[in-house]
Amino acid sequence: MMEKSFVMMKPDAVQRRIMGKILTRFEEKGLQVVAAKLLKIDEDLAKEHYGEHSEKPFFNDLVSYITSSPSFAMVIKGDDAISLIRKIVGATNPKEADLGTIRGDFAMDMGRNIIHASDSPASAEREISLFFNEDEICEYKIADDPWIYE
Ligand code: RTP
Ligand code: MG
Repeated sequence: MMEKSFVMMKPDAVQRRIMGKILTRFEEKGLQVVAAKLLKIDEDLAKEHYGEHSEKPFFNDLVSYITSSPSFAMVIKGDDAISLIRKIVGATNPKEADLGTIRGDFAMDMGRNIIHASDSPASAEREISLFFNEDEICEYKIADDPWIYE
């Protein structure tokens, strides 16, 4: 099923200038970027985005990290995109993330794990509408490609 996921390169990915390498992984897989913007997340937006973790001991550190410098927010579309992108991203703790995943290859620390991706269709819908207006999502047809989809 065609799905849209909210994916965001966190401040460490932007600062480390590895955005292009990360984006390439999604594009080479055959996924389609349908929205993108660089933004400095403010405290209110960070707290709303990570609301499910508000009672966790790491919440304040997480909010500081996410608001510390700009992030690159995207909507990425494709067949089963939500679970597929979570696989491409890898486990939350980069030390446990498999090599070959983004976190496994580029990160070392749970609090510097360089990328966020929606974990379910409900989260994707919520997060996309939190970060993007309808008119910022640019759906466009890629010519039918029998070399990617059967
Ligand atoms: P994300 O939401 O950022 O895509 O990450 P995730 O789904 O893989 O992990 P989640 O459980 O939603 O945690 C959100 C972010 O909080 C930080 N974290 N720190 N110290 C800790 O035990 C801990 N647990 C989570 C991570 O930066 C994680 O990405
Ligand atoms: Mg999460």
